[in-house]
Amino acid sequence: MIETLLKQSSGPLTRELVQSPGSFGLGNVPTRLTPSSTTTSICGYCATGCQLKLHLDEEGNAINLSPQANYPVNLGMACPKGWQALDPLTATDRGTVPLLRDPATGRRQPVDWNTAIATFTDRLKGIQQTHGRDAAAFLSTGQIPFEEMAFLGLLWKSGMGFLHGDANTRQCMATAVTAYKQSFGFDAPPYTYADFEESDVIILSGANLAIAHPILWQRIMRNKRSPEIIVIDPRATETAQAATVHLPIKPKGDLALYYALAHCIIRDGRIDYDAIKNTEGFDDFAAFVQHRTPEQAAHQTGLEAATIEKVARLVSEPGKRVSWWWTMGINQSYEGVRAAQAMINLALITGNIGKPGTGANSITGQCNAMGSRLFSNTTSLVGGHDFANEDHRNKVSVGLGIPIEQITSDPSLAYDEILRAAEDGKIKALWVVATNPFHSWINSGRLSALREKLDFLVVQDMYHSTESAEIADLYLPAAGWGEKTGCLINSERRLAPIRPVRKAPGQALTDFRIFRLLAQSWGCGGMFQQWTDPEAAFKLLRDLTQGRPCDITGIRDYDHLDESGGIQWPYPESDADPHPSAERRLFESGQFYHPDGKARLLFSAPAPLPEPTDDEFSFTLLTGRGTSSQWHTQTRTGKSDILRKLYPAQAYVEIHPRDARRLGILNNQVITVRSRRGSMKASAYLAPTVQPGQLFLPMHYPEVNRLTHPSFDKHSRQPNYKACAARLEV
Ligand SMILES: Nc1nc2c(c(=O)[nH]1)N[C@H]1C(S)=C(S)[C@@H](COP(=O)(O)OP(=O)(O)OC[C@H]3O[C@@H](n4cnc5c(=O)[nH]c(N)nc54)[C@H](O)[C@@H]3O)O[C@H]1N2
Ligand SMILES: Nc1nc2c(c(=O)[nH]1)N[C@H]1C(S)=C(S)[C@@H](COP(=O)(O)OP(=O)(O)OC[C@H]3O[C@@H](n4cnc5c(=O)[nH]c(N)nc54)[C@H](O)[C@@H]3O)O[C@H]1N2
Ligand code: SF4
Ligand SMILES: [Mo]
Repeated sequence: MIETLLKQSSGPLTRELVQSPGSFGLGNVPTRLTPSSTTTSICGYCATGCQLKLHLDEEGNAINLSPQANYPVNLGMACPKGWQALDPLTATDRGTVPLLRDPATGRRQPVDWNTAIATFTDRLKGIQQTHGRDAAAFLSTGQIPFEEMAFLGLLWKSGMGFLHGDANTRQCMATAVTAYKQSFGFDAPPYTYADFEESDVIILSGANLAIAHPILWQRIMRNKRSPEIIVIDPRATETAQAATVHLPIKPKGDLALYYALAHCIIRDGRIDYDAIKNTEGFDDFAAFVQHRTPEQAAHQTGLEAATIEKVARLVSEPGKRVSWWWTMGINQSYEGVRAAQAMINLALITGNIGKPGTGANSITGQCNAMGSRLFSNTTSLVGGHDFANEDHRNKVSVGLGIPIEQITSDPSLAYDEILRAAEDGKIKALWVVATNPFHSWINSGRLSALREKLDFLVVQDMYHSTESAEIADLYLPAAGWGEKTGCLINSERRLAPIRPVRKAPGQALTDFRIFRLLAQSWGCGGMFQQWTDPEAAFKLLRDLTQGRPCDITGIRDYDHLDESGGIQWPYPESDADPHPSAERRLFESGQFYHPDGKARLLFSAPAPLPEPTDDEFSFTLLTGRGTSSQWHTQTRTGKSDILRKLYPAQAYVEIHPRDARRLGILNNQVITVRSRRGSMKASAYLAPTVQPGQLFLPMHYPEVNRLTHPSFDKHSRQPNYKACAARLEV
């Protein structure tokens, strides 16, 4: 089909399509493979970053896979999603051809790539000319290689001259990013996974590892030091049930708890005086927590004062290695930044940072959220730089050959601000790449009105059937994991490549190739002349990191990464460790990234819940991951027969049996869950894993975000997905 298409068309676009170098995009038959061989690739789901070994047929197509035994991350293990990673590639709703909505019929019609690319360019140029550079935005992801992300961010801002773009990492990691930047002076999760095994006390807060990061949970199981495992979670999750201590905290009681812990630790002098010398603000922090006693915290946390005292002793035991870990129970909050920093403070004042088995450690969500954080050119200038810093802009200009006047110093709107501007009619077009906001964004019911306001919605996805793709004006079919190459960065800052092992279906192209076509059509192809393939882009971006905390100039190429079992940043050329595979943790010298080398102790008083329960909506609704076999909006995991068998097809809501009895609700009864914003049907799942007065809905069902409350952390603008008021209707 594509051959016919190419024969029919001519011109530079066709040449670009035909001449695609390397092993991606059109006709992307896997390369670098010998017949009946194997190759390796990092799993494309979560940020654990397991390496998979792919078994190939004579043509280089993957026929099967197994987890890599000698990879330092997963050590021969994989979770169900990893094992079934090939299944979603052959789904029948894969996009095989671009689709353009016909205004006359309102239906999407197949078009060739030339038409699709020309439509994109014409429509967006028109909007830019009439309404300016503020009138369109992209929304992207933490699930494509960072070469592609950097390409998108640079193409949009420097090539096409727009200003606004953000990624779904706002839904996920913005809080950790902001917390680290403010506290350490750079977005730098300090740990290495070996810390799970070398810790004496492991605190997991708002992190359900057994479900969301099963292989990291396995790493904890390998800890031979009989660690104390303290899980802080309102729910008795699988992780909490396996812990030595479960603190069933009231939703969003975290700040009060950590401040009370700091109170006890400082009161009892169980602090590390040498470590405190490397911090700024200790006296103010000590004064701030002086009256924040465990007794006071009891009400806000729902925990007894004696329990808080006991935990304070556990986490400040002299000579013990204590590590603090958190995920979405902390990040997705209206005061997540301060909650994350409250944990960072506890690690800092007890000297639990920069040593084996310690750290204030944010666990990342998506396979390349860490790459997005450094390279997507959204909140940070590409390569871990600052838009506001003139030296940084000059460096990027010289390094990438982009005229300095085409590197803006202006910040982009954040995700929620972009959507609000669209609702207000100020943003006329959205380009959605590898994310599904019409399912995953908070208070999603509001988005249908927003769709009406948009002049032009482009969705670039593997599937034409996602909630977002189905309502797009223009749909661009993308190749996915397994069909392309590029580099991912996992939670512990480890870079490693993915490899093409299948041919993308029909005319689907890699995101990299789509960006090349768009650059050419827009007229800024010259700016990306050197971006011939992902590995060439990798080298440009690598060189750009020189002198930054995330300096990776010592990495030669993808093969170097493969040979080394991945390499953690920093890995500067000037100081290249002769053992690239050595586990690297940050801050061993006690020096942080602020100009004075000191970490900041930051804090503020806990604020009330944005939407507390009341007589009308008397339940607190929590949302999150359901099972280890479901991924987000199910566009990929929902295509695997095996994975689908591992979870209920219909939405379910977890209810405490006592509440169910009170309301006369039976197990499996279909009921309505309602908030002030919307409602959904769900089958009742009676389980004492949620506390009385609380409900839990897995985020994987499209209706869930009709209920969530649009409140945001004021520092990070991350949505507060995890606590709003709801009620049940029978
Ligand atoms: N199987 C599977 N794995 C995944 C994903 C997936 O979709 N499916 N997604 C990946 C991504 S992108 C991410 S970001 C991670 C998320 O990984 P996690 O953050 O571990 O998962 P969640 O279930 O969203 O939230 C964790 C826990 O926070 C708790 N929580 C809610 N409110 C509070 C609170 O106020 N305080 C505290 N302390 N805890 C609270 C919830 O009860 C929940 O058990 O998972 C990654 N891994
Ligand atoms: N209520 C509630 N909502 C939540 C959360 C919660 O805990 N509770 N968690 C939030 C979090 S942490 C996250 S990370 C978000 C995730 O939210 P989304 O990013 O919206 O979820 P995904 O289903 O991962 O969407 C990724 C999309 O990219 C497509 N895709 C995959 N690979 C490629 C590729 O290589 N190229 C292209 N072009 N497309 C590709 C997939 O088909 C899919 O449609 O959800 C957030 N929403
Ligand atoms: S734990 Fe994460 S990276 Fe590992 S196999 Fe499962 S989804 Fe993939
Ligand atoms: Mo996430």
